[in-house]
Amino acid sequence: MDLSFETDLRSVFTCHLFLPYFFFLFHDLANFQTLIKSSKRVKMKKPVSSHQISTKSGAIVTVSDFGAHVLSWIPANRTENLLYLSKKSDLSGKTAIRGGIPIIFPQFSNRGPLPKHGFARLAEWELTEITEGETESSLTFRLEDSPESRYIWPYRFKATYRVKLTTNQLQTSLSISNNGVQSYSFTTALHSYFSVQDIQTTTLNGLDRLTYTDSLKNNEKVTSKVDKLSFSEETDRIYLDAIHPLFINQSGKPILKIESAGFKDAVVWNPWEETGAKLADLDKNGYQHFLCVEPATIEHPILLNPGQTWTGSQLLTSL
Ligand code: TA6
Repeated sequence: MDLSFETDLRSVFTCHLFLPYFFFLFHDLANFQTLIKSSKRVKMKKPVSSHQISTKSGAIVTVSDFGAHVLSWIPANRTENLLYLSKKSDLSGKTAIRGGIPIIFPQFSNRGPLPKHGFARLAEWELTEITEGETESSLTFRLEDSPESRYIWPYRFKATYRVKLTTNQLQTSLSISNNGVQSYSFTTALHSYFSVQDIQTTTLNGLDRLTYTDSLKNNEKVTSKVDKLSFSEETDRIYLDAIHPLFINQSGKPILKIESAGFKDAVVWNPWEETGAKLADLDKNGYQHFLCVEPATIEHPILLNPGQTWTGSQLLTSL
């Protein structure tokens, strides 16, 4: 490899200007090598697949190989997707998907040198198991370190993501194992976009009296006094030690229960009108129809020693 080009490549990654190329890197090594040699965009060899499973009771979930991204979840007691998925979202594997449940690993947001929200949501995961039963069905995906991932994040890992569907519940569990010889730390989140009829009549319970850092105010720390969060402007907060169940309510009626295990924090995000309009892949006025509530570990990154495994999961119940 031409060393000067390699140096350029590293600095471009660091500056985050490499994203159009980056999206292609995880599809296979041959592509990556072509990219290095030609310094041009390379085409993916095959289209990204998605997988749909159901239960006898009528629940359905759809997951893309790209990012092991849950695109749609229709529980048996509902007829519509409870996850918001922008109609303008690019599902071809060229760019991150807007909506559903993006997996954020190994870096939350811009809190480090990697592309925003890390690389797991931009990588093609491998489907390793499908189970379909009377009352429970599941899909399991795997992502491991590769020459491409080690190029920008020099650690060995095995990520396993299990999506388990039951009648009115969806459980998503992410495990990260350190199968190398070096310790490392990471931040992570399940960046879930929940569909709501109207953000202005949506409330969120369960975060009362918790301290949050406000990403819109230089990460200022604030202790919440309200027992129910309502939305009337851009909101981007990391609630610390958010370990209790959360409830999304529509016009005062609970519609969704969110429980998590293994994660320490919870991110609450809605871009509102102005910031939402700047997101090219968000539907016009799309901000009105979703609320992101994300189990996460950000404030105190997870330290993983060789041989250790960390697991974080969320359990969604349609009420
Ligand atoms: O999780 C909230 C957040 O970090 C926001 O700051 C906002 O930028 C959002 O994620 C979406 O990020 P994306 O890179 O998907 O546009």
